[in-house]
Amino acid sequence: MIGNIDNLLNILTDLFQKKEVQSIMKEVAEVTGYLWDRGWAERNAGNFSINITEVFTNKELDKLSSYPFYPLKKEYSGIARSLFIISGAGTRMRQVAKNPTGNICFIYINSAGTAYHIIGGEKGEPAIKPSSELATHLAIHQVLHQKKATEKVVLHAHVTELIALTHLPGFDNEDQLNTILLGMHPEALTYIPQGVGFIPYFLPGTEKIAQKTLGVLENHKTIIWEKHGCLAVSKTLAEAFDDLDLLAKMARIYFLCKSTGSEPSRLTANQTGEIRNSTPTVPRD
Ligand code: 2HA
Ligand code: ZN
Repeated sequence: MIGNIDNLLNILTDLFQKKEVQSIMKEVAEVTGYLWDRGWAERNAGNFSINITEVFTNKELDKLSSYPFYPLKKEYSGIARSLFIISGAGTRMRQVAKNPTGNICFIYINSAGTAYHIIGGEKGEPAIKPSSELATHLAIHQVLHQKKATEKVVLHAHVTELIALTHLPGFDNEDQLNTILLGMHPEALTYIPQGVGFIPYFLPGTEKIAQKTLGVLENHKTIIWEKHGCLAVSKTLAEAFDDLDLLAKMARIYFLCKSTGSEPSRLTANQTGEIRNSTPTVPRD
């Protein structure tokens, strides 16, 4: 049975009335504004998704189960009956910042994990469709859910400084990237102790890059996609941004040193060892 359209409109109103959703939408506006201001989201670059299932009761989720669904190419049974906020296909981060509710969509995965429903405010075809990277986002959320991870957010952005780094000779591997990025400032190792993951170039939006990303996320929370951009998983969108911001700062320090014609001296092995053995002042998992 397909639910009636008036109920559907009520559900959208209900979603926006949740204080948790309102606070997430404020964060969406703030962080997408930063992404645009940093120049990390030219044109329609970048996308994000947030698993908001835990904000809802089973009864509330039940209301969503009888609406029209779009089939998924793969089955995501691990995130069946989950609800996500995801950036809209083709939307600009600068538009999301000004009008978050008009540039994101809520999607609900059916109980078999085989299709999704777009919870829209209009009758007929929803104006905003999920990001073209939906499959990558769902695959990552499924792994996070299966691991009972506290991370609920996936953020992809074109972080200029980190993309530039991957164009330099010798920077096509994880070891060299981490030697440089974690060697520029003590905070990098403090907040990103596992270092950044690296994925060599693949055509954007393909299954190959999604599969590689899942593998690298086993041991990392931030990943650099060679000559393309970055991906971060975190508890909140603000924290995902913080991690990319921190890495970008490290790259800027490196480029600034290099622009003088000298090699940066980098933190010594003793200094990095000391950081690894110290108790962080700010708890970080
Ligand atoms: O969302 O950045 O890689 C547009 C992209 C795809
Ligand atoms: Zn991209």
